[in-house]
Amino acid sequence: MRSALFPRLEAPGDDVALRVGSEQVTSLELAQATAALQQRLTAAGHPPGARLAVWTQGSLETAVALVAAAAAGYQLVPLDPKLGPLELSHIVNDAAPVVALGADPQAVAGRIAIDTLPLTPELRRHPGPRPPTRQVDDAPLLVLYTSGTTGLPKGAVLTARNVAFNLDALARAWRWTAADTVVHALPLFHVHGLVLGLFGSIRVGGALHWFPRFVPREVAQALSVGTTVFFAVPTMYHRLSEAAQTDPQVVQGLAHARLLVSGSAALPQRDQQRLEALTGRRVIERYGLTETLINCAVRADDPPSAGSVGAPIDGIELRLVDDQRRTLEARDDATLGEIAVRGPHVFAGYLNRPEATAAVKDADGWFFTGDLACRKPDGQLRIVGRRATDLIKCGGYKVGAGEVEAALLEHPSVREAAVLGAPDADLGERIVAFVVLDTPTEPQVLQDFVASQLSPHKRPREVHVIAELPRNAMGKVVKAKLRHA
Ligand code: MLC
Ligand code: AMP
Repeated sequence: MRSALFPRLEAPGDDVALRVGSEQVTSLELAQATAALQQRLTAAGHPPGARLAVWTQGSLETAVALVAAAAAGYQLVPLDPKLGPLELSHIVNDAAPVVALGADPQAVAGRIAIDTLPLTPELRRHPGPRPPTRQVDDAPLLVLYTSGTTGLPKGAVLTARNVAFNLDALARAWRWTAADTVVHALPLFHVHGLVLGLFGSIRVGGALHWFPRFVPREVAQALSVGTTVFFAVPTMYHRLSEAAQTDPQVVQGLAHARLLVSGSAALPQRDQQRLEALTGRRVIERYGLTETLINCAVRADDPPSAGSVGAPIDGIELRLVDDQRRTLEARDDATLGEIAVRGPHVFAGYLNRPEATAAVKDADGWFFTGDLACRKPDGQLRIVGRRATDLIKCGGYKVGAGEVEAALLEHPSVREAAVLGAPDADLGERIVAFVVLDTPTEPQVLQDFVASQLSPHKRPREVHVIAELPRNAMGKVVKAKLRHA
């Protein structure tokens, strides 16, 4: 394994590393930003190793700051700038970052007590001595907040080695090189857009063309120039396949890309087939989690295999296990087991949550994903579902039903709430809430209320008012009955 996390920043030049809108940044500018950020933070009493929150605004400066702070040796807590007050105060208390990069001081004033550091273009136009950049070590690089079935989000701690190992394995699987430009329109506060899209491009040596907003036609145009690789969630492929029906430019862009990769949720066969009929191209899938990064990937030269997320990436161990965590050897594409993985990509643990870590990672280093799959005779996996029905994947975002229920219960007119995921052709699953009210309230008011308390993508897309929640003899809500209500 190469020793620097971002080798190109050790000998930077005028090669383009990032493009956002009409602006672009070279690797030399990234290296300069790395040195400048380190200098400014150290002068403020925060040497490398300190934990920084990053407000991931939709700007080029955000992408520069994420790379620069990582290369300078800081721990990063990337945050959705639209986090609601409940999540924001929880994360800031839990992670205790020393500074908020890129946060609008007015927006955080009164909500949390933290120093802010603005991100300006001057950061990358800062000639001067450049200390060596971060090496691939076992120190924390990222704390990524991820929802669970209950409670508030947990911070998954990923090390530089987790990230570097995973990216190198994916580069081999996809023959991903410096000649590729990755195009994506994903947020920079989750694994998919941040680790694969941004850090991946910088480590592998190519460029990233990032779109802070997803607009099918703009993304397709970017895909039609040069050698391009596209990373997206299934909802984006769904919307592209709709757009491709009437827009030849969308067809052309998708047909031109070297590789179309989908992940973060299951890609429906219907969308795969529609895209193939319109563009002649197949989308390949890869499967991962915040806590493990990517576990399986269809390789660039694998033959098509319906519904497959590929075989385990190089250098990791993967097992299917039964309810007692006993290994299932079957490779019959029928026996169902939970996916467990072990290897240099598995996270260090949840921040401040040893019991939560012990519940998913055993003493031998095996991580239990909660995802259910079958294995084909050639070792490729097909994901069939997940153990926890209270986890919803909406547009590729993981949302805990309990989090949305707790937010609904904060509304003065809500007496009881139950939330579940319903199948949705566009979002994969849409968040549906059932509420019992004390005072009549419009569903839209409750949707907006959740959007104001939590990140807006966690809002229920449907709210049903019912007289009482169905309960079993133990008093537990029976969500299965609501599904058919
Ligand atoms: C809507 N909005 C509201 C609102 N209703 N705001 C306040 N109150 C309300 N009631 C706003 C939203 O904030 C947003 O603003 C806009 O309206 C549209 O919101 P949306 O309807 O939620 O977005 P949508 O168009 O449905 O988004 C689809 C999407 C998005 C696919 C673009 O879901 C997305 O980006 N998904 C990516 C998720 C991802 O990266 N997952 C990776 C997890 S890592 P605005 O201003 O923002 O437009 C992982 C591991 C792995 O899973 O394997 O990869
Ligand atoms: P997150 O916690 O947001 O990182 O989400 C991880 C979860 O996304 C996994 O546990 C899976 O349930 C789901 N996931 C990721 N990639 C895929 C895929 N290709 N197919 C099906 N599910 C996926």
